[in-house]
Amino acid sequence: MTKSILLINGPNLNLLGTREPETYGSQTLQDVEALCREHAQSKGIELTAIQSNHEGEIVEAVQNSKGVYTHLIMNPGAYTHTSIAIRDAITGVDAKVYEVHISNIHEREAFRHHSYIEDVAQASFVGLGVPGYIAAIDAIAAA
Ligand code: CA2
Repeated sequence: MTKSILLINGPNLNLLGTREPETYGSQTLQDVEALCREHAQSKGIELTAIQSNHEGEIVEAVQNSKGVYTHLIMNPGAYTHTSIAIRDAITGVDAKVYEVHISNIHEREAFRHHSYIEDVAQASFVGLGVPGYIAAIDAIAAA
């Protein structure tokens, strides 16, 4: 089956490259999306990227991915630690989900240690920086 990826970045990730470079690096969201698109393309996979600061929009993006995308790469941002709604949306689609966090959530504040997404995802790439997105694409290409 032809693979296709929807990359979903959640709240505040539109600020990448503008603040907190020690935690999130210096690449902008546009840089990250372009890098991911090009890397996926080099593997023969089409990748579409979206970002939203709104939980409901992310839920709808996951729901609407049904039958359109074979794989989702998601960095749900802070919703990782709070959103049963995003988790439930994931369990409602057939697409395989790969979770990415730029920072190492397990080495940060206790409230970031739990992920509602982790156990409904195929794999999680945590604390690898932006290369975590590339690792997720490689995992999908190899699957
Ligand atoms: O490490 C990650 O990728 C996170 O998903 C990022 C979220 C955070 O709430 C999660 O615990 C871990 C926050 C994204 C905020 O992104 C910014 C980027 C630059 C400047 C300010 C915020």
